[in-house]
Amino acid sequence: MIPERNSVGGGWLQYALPGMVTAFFFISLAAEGASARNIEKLYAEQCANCHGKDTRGGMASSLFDNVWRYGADDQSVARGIREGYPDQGMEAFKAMFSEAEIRAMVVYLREKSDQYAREGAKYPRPVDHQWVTSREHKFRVEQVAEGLTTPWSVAFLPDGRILVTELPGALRLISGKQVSPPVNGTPRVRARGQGGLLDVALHPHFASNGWIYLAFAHAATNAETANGGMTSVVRGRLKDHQWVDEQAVFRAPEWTYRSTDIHFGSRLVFDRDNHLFFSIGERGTQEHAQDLTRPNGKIHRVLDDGRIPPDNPFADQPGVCRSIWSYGHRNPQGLVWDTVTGQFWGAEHGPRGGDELNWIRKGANYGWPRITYGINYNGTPITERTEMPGMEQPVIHWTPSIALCSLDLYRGDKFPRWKNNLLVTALAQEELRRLVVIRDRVVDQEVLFKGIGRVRDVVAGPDGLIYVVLNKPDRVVRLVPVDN
Ligand code: HEC
Ligand SMILES: [Ca+2]
Repeated sequence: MIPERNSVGGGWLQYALPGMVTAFFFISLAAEGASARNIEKLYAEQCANCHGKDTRGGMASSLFDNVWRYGADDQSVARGIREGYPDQGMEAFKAMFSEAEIRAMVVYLREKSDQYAREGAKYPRPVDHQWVTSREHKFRVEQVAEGLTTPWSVAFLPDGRILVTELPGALRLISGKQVSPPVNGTPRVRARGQGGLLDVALHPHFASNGWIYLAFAHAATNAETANGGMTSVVRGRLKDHQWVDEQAVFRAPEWTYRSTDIHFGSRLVFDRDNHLFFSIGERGTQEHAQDLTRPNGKIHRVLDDGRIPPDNPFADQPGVCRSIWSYGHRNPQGLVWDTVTGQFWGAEHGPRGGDELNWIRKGANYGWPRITYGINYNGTPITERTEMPGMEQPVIHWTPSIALCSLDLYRGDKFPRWKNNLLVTALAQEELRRLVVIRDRVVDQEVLFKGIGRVRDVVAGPDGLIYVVLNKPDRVVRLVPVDN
């Protein structure tokens, strides 16, 4: 049950007085040149008779073999499609394809090339009693807990117990290999589709104040918006297996609630100064990511009790959601602060193609849906634009998608050669990846393991081991070093 809103930060206070529409309010136009033509079908009709259906090619070379005579980068491939190679017998396609369709074709060629490359590649698929020899460290994957239902995230209590959320709504404790019954009295969640109980995090001063934060999908209470839901944040304390002292930290006004069951975000992280950051996906309405009056498609920043920090980028804008820190996000589900370098990283689940790692900066626009490297799931284009002035570029994007989900930064001692690396998780590709980052460049990537379930969350534990939350099959495991 959700008690009466009892914190100063809850609800409407997070908005300035409504009224004026601000200059920041964009309504994004329908993607220019976009049409409903499916790119797979276009390839079959327009390209396959010369370039073939697979890596063998046809009278012209294969476009799925990762060999590019005329340049491997996106621009060169797009230019080839646009202008053709008339001397060699390929006509220009610019009259037949829109720019957005040319972009979609590039994504499609990348997907197919990647699919064929993966079929030939082998990745570590750890099973019990076997270890993985990765580039820098040998490790084995050890079971921590099973018998969970769609576990979503974990947090570590100072006494060694682990808090784990389950999407359908339960918060449980893992001690040793034992999984507790649900904690009583946690908020009722709107458990539908991608929504439910999401992230759990401890206050940086948990040892003295006991605050635990939960992000979850909240169901609308008003009759008009009764079907709606929006990501919400509360904090509370744990006492005798009971959730007590609950306070609302973020609750959006219900006119912003959406009836869809997708794109809720949400990750909770604190910076060095006890600001709480959390993410909300665009809830299935792409244009909302650019609309600063709405909380969806944003990364937010509040004080630990939910009040708005006066130095938030839009704190003074009338009508705007004042907790917004950055916008133009699709479905950001990974956030981490590098407290040493002061960098704030965000992982964003893209459409088909266009998964992004972003360096999140105050007030910045990350572009969705006006710019993206991806296309729609049905193979139709979203936009021809991958960049625009005033919009941030991802540090790196994965096209084709790996179905990026969460991320964490490794600072432990158990895997010394992984220190300062980012770890990212992938759902559809069932991967845990290690990224070596130098300031704003990903200089190396390694798939640490693959194929043991959808990798929902990764957390570097206080013991230096790496905890991984898996779905299908549902369990929590950890990476343990094997001495060489
Ligand atoms: C009438 C035959 C023909 C058709 C149809 C055709 N191409 Fe080509 N294409 C060629 C030839 C010939 C070349 C240059 C030599 C080669 O790559 O074999 C070429 C080259 C290319 C290249 C450069 C390849 C590289 O290695 O850099 C791209 C990209 C390309 N085509 C894309 C397409 C796409 C996309 C379509 C469909 C929309 C298409 N082509 C349709 C014949 C064709
Ligand atoms: Ca972006």
